[in-house]
Amino acid sequence: MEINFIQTNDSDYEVTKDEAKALWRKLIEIRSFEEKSIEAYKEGLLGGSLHPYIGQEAVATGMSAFLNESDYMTTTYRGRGHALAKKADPFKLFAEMFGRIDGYCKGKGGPMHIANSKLGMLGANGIVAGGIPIAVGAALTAKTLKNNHVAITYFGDGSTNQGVFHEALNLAAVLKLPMIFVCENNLYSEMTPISDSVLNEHLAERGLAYRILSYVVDGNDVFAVRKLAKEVTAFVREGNGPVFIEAKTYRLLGHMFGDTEIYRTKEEVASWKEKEPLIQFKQAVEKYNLLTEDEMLAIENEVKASIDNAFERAKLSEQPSLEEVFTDVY
Ligand SMILES: Cc1ncc(C[n+]2csc(CCOP(=O)(O)OP(=O)(O)O)c2C)c(N)n1
Repeated sequence: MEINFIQTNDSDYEVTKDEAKALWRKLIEIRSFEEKSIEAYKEGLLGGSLHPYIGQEAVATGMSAFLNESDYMTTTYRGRGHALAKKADPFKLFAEMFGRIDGYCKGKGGPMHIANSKLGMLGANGIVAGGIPIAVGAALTAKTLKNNHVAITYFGDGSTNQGVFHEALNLAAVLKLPMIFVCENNLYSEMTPISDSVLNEHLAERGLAYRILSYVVDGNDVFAVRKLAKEVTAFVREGNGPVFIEAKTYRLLGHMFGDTEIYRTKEEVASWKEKEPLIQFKQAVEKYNLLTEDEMLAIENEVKASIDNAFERAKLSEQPSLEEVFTDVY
């Protein structure tokens, strides 16, 4: 078994106008939501920490393109992007982050622990690698009930050093579960470069170690991720067992809001800014003549207005009552 390096060719970029619009809409939605979240943090509206997803939007957008609402998903403290890509409502997400009653968990989850079973969101997780075994459990449920759902889990490069990651991969492989493991390799585990803690050049080798079909993809190229997602979602849904994806990407901001970023150089950040997801998308759209500048701008303005509206409405949402603390808690 060898790693499959995803190579794109011209035809992978030739999507329909509607498909291109949908991708752009989602990329912009996630970016705007995260920018607004930073504003909320500065305004003191959030309890706890904020770990921005800015720079990694193409992974969630591309991977979700062929998921159904009923498919299961777990994610990390960077999970608002994954939730939005799975059609979460920005108003309910903001309200949750602000600890309000209209939030997905009536304010009990906060920025790091958003869940909603109707959307298959089995939880964002503040514990590094915490979501991985939960998704494997969901995949086991899908296989047992034969309900045709797949489970996807998103995690960072640092998570692949946790013991539970290895147990989860092994179990999913042995039981041939409908699992999509997505490692967003943004090169750092908090402030530690991944090269200081892992000797493998490609983390996809860790999937191979458990005899799982494993891929490396440019996680900043939404067209490449989408092409891979189409292939693996069908493969997993057909009962062929799990897949492992290493999406190479970069977080453009610090690990969390307030990070002084002394562990990386300005030059490094600048070089990744040149190939960030929105820039790559614009370049592809221009090269393949997919959308006009006006069409893109119209979508951008519309999405930003709706995010602003969700944000303002969430601010007006009430605080939960004291009794609420004891409901829906297990
Ligand atoms: C079990 C556990 N250990 C340590 C931490 C502290 N911590 C929070 S984020 C983080 C880094 C995780 O890095 P990675 O998995 O690469 O995800 P990224 O933040 O890069 O998306 C650490 C060590 C934690 N939350 N949970």
